[in-house]
Amino acid sequence: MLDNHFKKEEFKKSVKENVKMLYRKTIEEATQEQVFQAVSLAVKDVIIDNWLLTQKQYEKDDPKIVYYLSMEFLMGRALGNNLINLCAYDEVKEALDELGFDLNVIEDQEPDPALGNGGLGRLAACFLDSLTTLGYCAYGCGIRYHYGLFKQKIEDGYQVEVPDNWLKNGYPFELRRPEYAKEVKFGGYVKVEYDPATGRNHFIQEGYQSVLAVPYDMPIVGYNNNVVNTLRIWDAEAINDFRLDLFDKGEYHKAVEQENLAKNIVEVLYPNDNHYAGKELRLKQQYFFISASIQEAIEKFKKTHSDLHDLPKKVAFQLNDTHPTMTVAELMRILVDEENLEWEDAWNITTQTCAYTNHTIMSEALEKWPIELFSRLLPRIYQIIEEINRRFLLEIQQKYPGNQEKIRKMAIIYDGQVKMAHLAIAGGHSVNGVARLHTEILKKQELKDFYEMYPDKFNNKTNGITQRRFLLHGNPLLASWVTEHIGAGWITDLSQLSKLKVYADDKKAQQEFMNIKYQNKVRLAKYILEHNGIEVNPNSIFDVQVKRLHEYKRQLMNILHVMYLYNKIKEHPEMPFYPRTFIFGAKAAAGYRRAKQTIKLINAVADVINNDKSINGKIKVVFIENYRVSNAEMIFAAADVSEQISTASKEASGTGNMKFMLNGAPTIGTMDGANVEIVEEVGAENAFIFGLSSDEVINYENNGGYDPMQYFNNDPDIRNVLMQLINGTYSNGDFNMFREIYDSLLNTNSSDKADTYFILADFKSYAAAQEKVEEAYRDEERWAKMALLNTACAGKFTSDRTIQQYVDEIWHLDKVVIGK
Ligand code: HBZ
Repeated sequence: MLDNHFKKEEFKKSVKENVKMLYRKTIEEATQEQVFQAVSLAVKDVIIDNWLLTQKQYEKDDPKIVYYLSMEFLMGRALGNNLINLCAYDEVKEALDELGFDLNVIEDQEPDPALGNGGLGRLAACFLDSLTTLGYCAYGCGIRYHYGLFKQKIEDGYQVEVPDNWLKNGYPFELRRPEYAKEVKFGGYVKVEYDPATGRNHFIQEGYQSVLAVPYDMPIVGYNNNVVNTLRIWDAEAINDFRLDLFDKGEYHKAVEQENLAKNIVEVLYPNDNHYAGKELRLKQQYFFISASIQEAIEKFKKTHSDLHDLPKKVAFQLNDTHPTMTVAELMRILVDEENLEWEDAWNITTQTCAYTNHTIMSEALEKWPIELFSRLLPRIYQIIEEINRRFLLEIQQKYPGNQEKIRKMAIIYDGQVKMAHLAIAGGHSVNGVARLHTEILKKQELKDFYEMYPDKFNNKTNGITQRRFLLHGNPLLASWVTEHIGAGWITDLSQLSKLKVYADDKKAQQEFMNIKYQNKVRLAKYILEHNGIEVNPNSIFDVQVKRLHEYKRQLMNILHVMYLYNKIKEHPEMPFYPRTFIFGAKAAAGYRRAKQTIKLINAVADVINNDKSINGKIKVVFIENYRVSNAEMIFAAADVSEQISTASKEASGTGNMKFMLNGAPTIGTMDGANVEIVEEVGAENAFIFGLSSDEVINYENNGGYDPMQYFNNDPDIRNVLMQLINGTYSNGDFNMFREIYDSLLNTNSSDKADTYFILADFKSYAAAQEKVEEAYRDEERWAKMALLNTACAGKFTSDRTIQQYVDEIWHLDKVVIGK
């Protein structure tokens, strides 16, 4: 199949032809961006053949479909990944060489489709890759934001957000599908009409505004199996540009409003990670893409099936966090109002079809919508949720007669709010956490009452990542080395990496492994020099923390520790110290003050330390601007040390931790999220674990007794570092620049809790763990063995394993083979 399509000469011809058709240019005259477009079209052409074949096979086999519903898909660039999964990367590289172009440079022309914030969005992207590679019929359903996550610029050390106009030059891998457009209705009121023939009430929404949801499809290419699934993202258009009927009635305003609603709804991704903001537009976005997706799913089902009672046999809806929870009510609306099913039947179908994934225990992330806003925007959906709630409360009362406390804690509508997590749990058959520890905390703490009532719904699905992007594409040198030693089976069966364990003590293998790491560090050093103007030493330890900026992730603890090390070096210049490069990459939500101040602090510390000649470059601090999927691939490949230092219990899973491990970087971290399982796989001797346990943290939170001031009073090193936040050391004498950060840790002048994330409690054990890192790194053989074993033990953390568990335990999909 592939051989036919990627005959080199044919491919070159098609690229030249595309340049001509698109730009009226010869290939010699084309810009790199134009060549990117032309190459992408040539690749898309091949993909579309497989896309059609896959469609045919699905029509023939009629497999069960999973719809992965998510407000976010953080896809990253498609060109390189598609070539990898088509097994055509090397051929195309060669073809382009011959045309005088460098595939890496061409890949760099592609904007990163950044339709997501962080872990949750990237997980959705990894899942689509795995679903397709494993041969399951799946649709990703989301929103075609016109602006993805902002681009980050650093100016004077501060983050500045720049709009991400990713569609500016047209995106070659998408396909507009107007024939599948759906109408989505907002506002108005519900008219009830009694139908004497059926004896039922009919609920009719009137006086509403509506938008047209128009899908754009992006192909998801499976690895070497000819399967192509679809990411379907919905754009909004006005129903018909200016509604003439409304003009005629003199309702000019209404017509313009409808136009504006469409424009606004898909304009931009909300840049919050683990934080709920409660904006009306966000609620509109949620209903918009859910209504369109569920309508489409039902329409598709009805094309080949006559009985909606069979829906759970053929369809699964997976809710990626509570953002798509509207699914429960929208499905009920369609089944009851449009398909005339009885409530009980509709409810059985709905609960057997929906399943919910929880990604956080942070209370500020819980979605609770004011009923005023909700019922005004979605009057019929709100009525349905009221009825769901009424029945749910009866169920609670039956189980716990007279227990008002249970109702207060579990109701779906309470205190004037609609609680989306409660709706998601009641409306589905499965609730899963994303790492073992996280699921246990859900069961014992956050969702305890629900677990007690529905123990069978709860299950764990430890996250995973795709090795196709994060090793095969991101780290070609290591990928080839692995293949030379154990064959290529790992690409679709990552557990095979364990065969590398026999090389852990092999000197030659160790040297080769570390030499690859060195070359990747040189590649990253070059990027840093080009982008930051900072020269870093590839022989230093590359100590890396890349992830969203959030207080619970404790980038602040990392930079405070850097300040502490710098003080030590200044005090004892003779002290042995292995050179280290501390690398940070993080975007802060645009409205998150404390997070933005932390970015400024990191850059301020970098400025002072990097320019202090007296320490002979022993420490360098680099803040990589605009951390995103494309530079992430390069960063993981080059890391020596993986910083996973969240306050225990707060990081649901983490997935960056797995990407570092796969690329041979040992973890320094707390016993949080999936770190627990990483340590279990690689052995405690091959990681650097420190800090309070999740039980200790939760105990402090529930019972009090934590006093950060004690650490300040009793530990001169800690006191010194904290004083440097307010004595101008890193702020050119400005005492106020970092005052808020200082106050947040000690809170000398407010009644708020201090050091909510236990930085001072963990500081010294973190510093001790960092000393162990240095000691281990000095011993070249020991380090090489550790690094190699991290790669060798990473097999569990493939998203292929995660997806297979979702399939076996929640979705029960059928495998499809193309051309069978
Ligand atoms: O989901 C992350 C978790 O913090 C991380 O531990 C986990 O590995 C990952 C995948 O399961 N959560 C997020 O990334 N959450 C969000 O980005 C988010 C975005 C918008 C919200 C709430 C959360 O309204």
